[in-house]
Formats: sequence, structure tokens, C-alpha cells
Amino acid sequence: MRGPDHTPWPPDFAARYRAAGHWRGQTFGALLTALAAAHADRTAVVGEGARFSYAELDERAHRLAAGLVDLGVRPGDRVVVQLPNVPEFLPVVFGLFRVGAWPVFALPAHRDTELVHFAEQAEAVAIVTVDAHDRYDHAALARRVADRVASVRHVVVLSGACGANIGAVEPPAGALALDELGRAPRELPDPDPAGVAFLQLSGGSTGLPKLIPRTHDDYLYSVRESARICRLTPESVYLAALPVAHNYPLSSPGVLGALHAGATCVLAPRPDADTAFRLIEAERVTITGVVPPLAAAWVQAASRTELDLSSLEVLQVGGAKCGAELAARIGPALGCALQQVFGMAEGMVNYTRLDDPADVVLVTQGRPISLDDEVRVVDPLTDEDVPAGETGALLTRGPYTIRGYYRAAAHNATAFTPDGFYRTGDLVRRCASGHLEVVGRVKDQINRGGEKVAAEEVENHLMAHPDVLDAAVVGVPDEYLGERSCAYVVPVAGARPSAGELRRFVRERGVAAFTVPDRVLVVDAFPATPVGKTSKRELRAAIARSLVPGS
Ligand code: J2J
Repeated sequence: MRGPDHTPWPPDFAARYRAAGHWRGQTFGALLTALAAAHADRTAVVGEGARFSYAELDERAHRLAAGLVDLGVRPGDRVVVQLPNVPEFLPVVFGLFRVGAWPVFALPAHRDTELVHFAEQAEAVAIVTVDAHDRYDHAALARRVADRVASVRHVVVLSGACGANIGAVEPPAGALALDELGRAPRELPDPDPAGVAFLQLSGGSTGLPKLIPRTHDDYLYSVRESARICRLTPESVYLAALPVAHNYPLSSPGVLGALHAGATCVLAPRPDADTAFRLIEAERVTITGVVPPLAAAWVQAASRTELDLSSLEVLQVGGAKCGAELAARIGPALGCALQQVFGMAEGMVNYTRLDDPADVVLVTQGRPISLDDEVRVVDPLTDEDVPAGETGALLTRGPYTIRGYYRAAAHNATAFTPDGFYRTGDLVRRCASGHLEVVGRVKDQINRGGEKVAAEEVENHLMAHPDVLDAAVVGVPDEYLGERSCAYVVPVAGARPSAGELRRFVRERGVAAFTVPDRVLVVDAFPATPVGKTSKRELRAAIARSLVPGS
């Protein structure tokens, strides 16, 4: 017997969040209806080859909802959505919201293993995908998943979208064309705003992502407040550079925050500096969000670009720690303000505020959205609160943080405390102002014969070197010490610092001997997770492979 599918907030908490005005009983479908009335002719979304006004977005979402219902998709059904940054992403997702069916937000980089896992876990009835993207045949992928997962009855394919690069691919036998799904719009019953709206994916660095049930009420609260904190107005232009289905470009403030404000969303087919800078110039983008490795690449590219980036007011950096060294380079290079964002698909999001003092913006990862975000910083072994200002594991509970993963009773027993706090796995320090500084992951330390080395600290020292663009430190198994540290370093263009020089540089910053990385490897690039964070899991695997004789 499995437990309940998902864990609602206890009734007293739900009542409190409603009374405080956080949960307002509005669904995403109803929100779009209101936006279309308020901003009908304004541009809602821009992507390669298409531009939809608010009225067009609303109409398309209505048509798709009707088409999905005719296909047999019912309220509460799950539908895996694997779309790249194409304008159709929004009508598809809002169409599903209107039906009351739950999108499961796969990323374009996911392949058979992940998609089968999502479809099975969610017992999905359909997959909505694109014919091809980045030289990969997604329609064939979806068909394979449908063949392996019995619950999947339909594969719906968007053809001729941007970035296909391999020519239009014929939808596989039995697949439906998204264009043909659109039916005459008709009124559908509005789903329960307190109910689940979609399943987001955990960014977990171990194992396959878990499914995260988010409700209309809780997610809309975080979207509304994010738009306010980021000062979005109808004049704002938000660029989604990262894959838009990820929680960060979706909601922090992301495309949903931009729509909430009546602003324009621009979807970049790829996140590279050239593509993004062209769109910033052409669409007069005012705000966008990136992960630290991408921020580093943009900083470098900005020094050479002829393109006009002057419209850009805010560059958000988040998803992984943006060290103070990189943070300090961003404003001068891109001519905009930096905003740090520390969030998670499970809920809690922290922002540095646009009027925070410079040192707070450079050094912290922000403070929570809500006064009702409860934060505890505890000893990871005992769950006791650490003294104010000291480092500990972050636990959180609040009006938009889930109380349990979807269909994961056994995992939930350890991922949450008995009183409902989510164990984020992040090590943080909390300042008196409530700002959090992320100092690592509970497990991201190297145990060097008992001496604990925080990977993050060594990375910061390396990043202070002018030739270093990015650094990632992982543990390597060692016969004597148990583990030693290995630093991977990506140099700035044209530089080739030696391992010896970098070790000397760290030593000369006056650190404990065990903090100096035992090995330094200079590489061209790091392996990345589907959203572009540096994948330490793959770096560790690369080391493990290099230790196996003959591989
Ligand atoms: C350090 N670690 C960070 C940061 C996330 C906004 C922004 C990001 C995400 C996201 C998101 C970090 N410094 N600034 O969903 O809405 C690490 C932490 C966290 C995990 C969550 C959003 N920002 N992280 O990255 O679910 O370890 O969400 O627990 O993918 O990323 O990952 P994910």
C-alpha cells in the first residue's frame, strides 16, 4: 500500500495563509482570463517566429483546453510536457491548467530514463513534446516512452519549432499534431484553486528527480510576490534564457511573474551570450535570470560585444552559489544591477532586494519572499538550532513550501521533519537582517582524514585568481586520508594557468594547508545539469572512471 499521493498543509496552516491574504482562491486559468481583459493587445510572449498578445495567448489556451478535453484528458490527469523555449509553451501549460490536468515539467535535456520515470511515477496519460530541438528527435523519444509506459495514451507533437536544426521530423505513427488539437473555445469548470496545479521536478543532485505537487494558491502567491519584489511592471521585458519549464525561469519571477505584471516574456532558444545578447538588444529586455556558470560566460562575452545591452536593468543569478568574486564582476561588465536568487522547486525562494546595500547583494543569497516563511538553521545531526549567525542546515516551512513529494511516503519521512519543515540540504548562515548566505550543501564537503574541507570555500579562493573563470571542487577517494580534494578549473579565454600556480595562489591567501586543493585539473568546460548548473555528480563520476585501470 502506498500512502496518500500528496501531503496537504494542515487545516490550521491553510486557514492562516488564507486569512493573511496569501492564498486568494484564484486559479492560473482565471488569472489568464483577467490578464487578457486587462492587457488584451499588449505583447505577452515573444519567441523565434512568433509573438502572441495577451488576447491571443488566452484564445490559444482556451482552444487547446477544449482540444485536450475532446482527447479524453480529464481534471487531475497528468501530462508530461517536454518543450524547449518556444512561445507555445505558455498556451499548452495554461490550456492544461484550464482543464485541471497537471503538467509534469520535464526539461529538454531529459532523456528516456528520466521521462519514463516521470511518466510512470505520475501515471501520465499523455506527453506533449516538440518534433526536434538541438539536433535531437524528441518526437521519437516521446514515442519510446509511450511504448514503455502503459498509462500514456497520447503523444502530441509541436512541429517546426525553433532550433530544430535537423529539419522537420515526421511525427511518429499515432502521434497527434499540436496544431490540430485546437478546438472552438468553450467554458470549462474552473478547477479547485487549493488543488494541485502541476508537478515540478526536484533539482536533487542524487538519483532521479522527485515530483513536487504545487497548488494554484501556493504557487500564485510566490509568483505575485516575486513580481512585486523584482519590481515588474507592464513595461518590463523578461528574458527566459534558461529552460522555461525549470522553476526558476518559470516563477522567480520568471515568465509567470512577467505575465502576472502584464509584462512581455521573451524566450531564448539557447542560453549562450550571443543568442541572449541579440534578444536583449532587439526586444529591449529589462530583466533576466541565469545560473553562475552562465553569468561567468556572459561577463566574459560582454567585454567583446558590440550589441546594445543598455536596456538591461537586473541580472538575476541563482540556482547555485554565486561567489563574491563573480558577483563583483557582474555589475561593471553588464551595466546592470545584480540580484541573487536562492530558490528551490519545493518552494522557498530568497531574493536580495533591489534596494539592499551593495555588500548584502554581493555576499548573501537574499532573504525569503514572505514573513510567513519559517526558517530554522540547525545542526544537521541533532536538528538543534545553532547559535545566531553560525552555519547550519536550513529547514523551512511556509505558505508556498510543500509538505511532501508526490507519491513518496517513504522518502517524505526523512525529507521533512515531523512538524512539516522541509530539509533543504543546504548549509547556510543567517544574518541579523534575515538574509541567508549559502555556504555549501550538507554533503558537499571533503573529509580529508577527518579535516573537513568545504568545497565552496576552496572554489571561492580559486575564483579570486584573475585567470579563473569557474571552479568546482570534489572529493577523490584516497587510500590514506579517505578523501583528497580535486579542483576542476575552467580558465578565462586565452589563459592557461598551471596547477602549481593555482595551488600556490590558494596557499598564499593564508589558508589552512588542508584547504589547498590536492589536485588541480584545468578543463575547457564543466558537465552541466539540465538547467546548466555544474554537475558535481558527473565530475565525481569522471574521477571515479579515471581511477579505474584501463578505462
Ligand atoms: C546556492 N545554492 C542555490 C543559490 C539554488 C529560483 C532560483 C533557483 C531555483 C533552483 C529555483 C542557489 N545559491 N543562489 O527553483 O525558484 C541550490 C540549493 C537549492 C537547490 C534547488 C528558483 N539557488 N540553489 O535552483 O529545485 O541547493 O531550484 O536547494 O533546481 O539549488 O534547486 P532547484
